[in-house]
Amino acid sequence: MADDETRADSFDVVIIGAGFSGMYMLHKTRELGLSAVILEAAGDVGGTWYWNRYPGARCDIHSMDYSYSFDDDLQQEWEWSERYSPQPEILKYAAHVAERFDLRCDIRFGTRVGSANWDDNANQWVLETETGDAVRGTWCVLAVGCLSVPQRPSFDGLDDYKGDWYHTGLWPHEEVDFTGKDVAVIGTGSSAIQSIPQIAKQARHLTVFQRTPNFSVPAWNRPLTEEEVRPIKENYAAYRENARWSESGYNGEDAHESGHDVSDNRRRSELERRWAEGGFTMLSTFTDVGNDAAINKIVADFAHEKIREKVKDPKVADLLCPTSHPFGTKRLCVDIDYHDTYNRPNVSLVDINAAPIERLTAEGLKTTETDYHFDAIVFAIGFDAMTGPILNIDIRGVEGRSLRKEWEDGPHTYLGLGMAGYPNLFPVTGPQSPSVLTNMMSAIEQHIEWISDCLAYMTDKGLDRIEARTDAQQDWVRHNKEVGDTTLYPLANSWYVGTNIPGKPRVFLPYVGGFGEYRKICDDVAADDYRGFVVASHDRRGDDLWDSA
Ligand code: FAD
Ligand code: N01
Repeated sequence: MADDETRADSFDVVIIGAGFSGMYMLHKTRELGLSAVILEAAGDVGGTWYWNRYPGARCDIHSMDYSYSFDDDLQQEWEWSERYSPQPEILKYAAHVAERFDLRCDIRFGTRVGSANWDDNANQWVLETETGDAVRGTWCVLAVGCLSVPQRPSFDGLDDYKGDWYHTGLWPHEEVDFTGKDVAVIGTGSSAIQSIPQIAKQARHLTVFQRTPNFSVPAWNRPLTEEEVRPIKENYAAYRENARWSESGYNGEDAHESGHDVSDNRRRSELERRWAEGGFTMLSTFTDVGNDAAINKIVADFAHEKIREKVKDPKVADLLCPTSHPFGTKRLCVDIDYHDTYNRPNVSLVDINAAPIERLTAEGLKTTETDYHFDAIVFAIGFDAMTGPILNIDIRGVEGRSLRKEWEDGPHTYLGLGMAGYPNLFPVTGPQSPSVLTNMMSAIEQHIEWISDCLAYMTDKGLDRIEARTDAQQDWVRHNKEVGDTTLYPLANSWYVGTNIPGKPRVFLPYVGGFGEYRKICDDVAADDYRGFVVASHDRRGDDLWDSA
């Protein structure tokens, strides 16, 4: 019999992370009548939107789509102010949800989980926090996020640098004022592309250090009007249902035709029309942008043209044109005034392929050509994405097997929702699920609802152990690779394939078979008594194993 202290720290469900995934999971556990706790490293809810407070941070999915759909009162009462929501507003929304559903009382903030060990006899996960506390749960939900482990700058001389430095993904809570300062931004991914125009407005001089230029499409952000919002709210159920079964989890305009089947004039007008709409719609200008190199090049050339139209100095424009990867195969950026910013007299662009950064110095940084002095350096160098947040925890499954070791050559999951040898452990929007290729709010809701339906099923049947089968897992890993290889994505070096992190295996991480299609696969698996999983009761294990395969 457990003592009082152990009992107090034992739950049906332990959830790691209090971003949108963890918050919804906690809400669902209450509906199921299960006891649950969230362990969260941050000081409050919000996840991504708690940590990424850099100037210009905002959503690249329309506000009316980037929100929970599970509660109609919630979606009716909340009012988004802009087409693409800024970070403070999304964080406010997260806080509103936490209050509305009284979530904070079951969240332990400032609590980072360092390890998770499967206790086979107790049929529980034992989570240890970095302060040495242990929490037990029959079920463990890894709501740890995909982009929650910032890449630490590893430049020589970082400790010598006397100025201020920041990582976009770990931005301070107090206001950072760059007024009158010489500032460097290293990186030109989405975080940089959002922050550069804002920093440029304050800084005395801003120098951007670029390794790979990125494709970026204007957001054409603006305030949302009552005329736009009303029809959506009046039909929100249908609007959400459309997103649920769509390719990418939001209400966007699908591709209508192959780029091969249209005249030059029609092609041009479609490109212009999509550009004028802005954002991700450029990815579906034609049905074959993502898998036909010739059609992709047409879109890429068009984007180059737009850069050259915008940027006055032709040498700078050339440097800003991405040529090393097909359009959209690194995460497409959605910007506000990014390319215009290079016309400002206080902004310069340094190509660090031509002159690599050698080291940081006391005053700034040194490339192979020049010694720069900066008051502040902003590292916009990204994240150890998708696998990083999971492997940051030392996860030990049945008989002590180590997930870190088993994923040395890349992730192995079944549906991205379970791993053979790791019972009752559910990743959320992790590798081999559609995740970052979708509107993440849709992907989160789909995963959390699948997991909570699974817990309801198990409870109803008096079962308490579910584990992916090895053969189902192998098939899913193979299927992921096959689908990925039909696209142009694997051609780019990016965090989608792990090449941004030294030593990380090159594996295309998200599932690219389409969100609606994936939902159907997951639903079918559940309807077929969790085909591909072994479901059992741990009391009866060995003599009365109930195997759904
Ligand atoms: P997160 O929000 O990442 O939350 C995970 C939480 O888990 C964090 O609070 C973290 O502190 C905690 N955690 C992790 N590991 C541990 C541990 N070991 N112990 C304790 N706590 C832990 N997606 C879109 O669809 N559209 C967008 O426009 C968009 N914009 C983005 C902008 C930025 C700057 C970034 C970084 C990501 C963006 N994303 C976007 C992706 C975004 O991560 C998701 O939309 C969503 O917020 C993820 O929610 P989550 O709860 O799954 O994960
Ligand atoms: O990170 P990134 P991010 N020396 O990895 C460069 C989401 N998000 O934080 O391309 C010099 O994309 C690196 O160069 P290269 C979104 O999903 C969304 O910007 O590897 N440079 C690259 O330019 C996004 O994709 C929004 O050659 C180095 C940059 O740093 C994801 O989060 C906003 C370097 C990193 O780009 C990650 O975005 C923000 C080095 N050592 C984030 N290491 C929205 O718009 C890396 N770089 C909603």
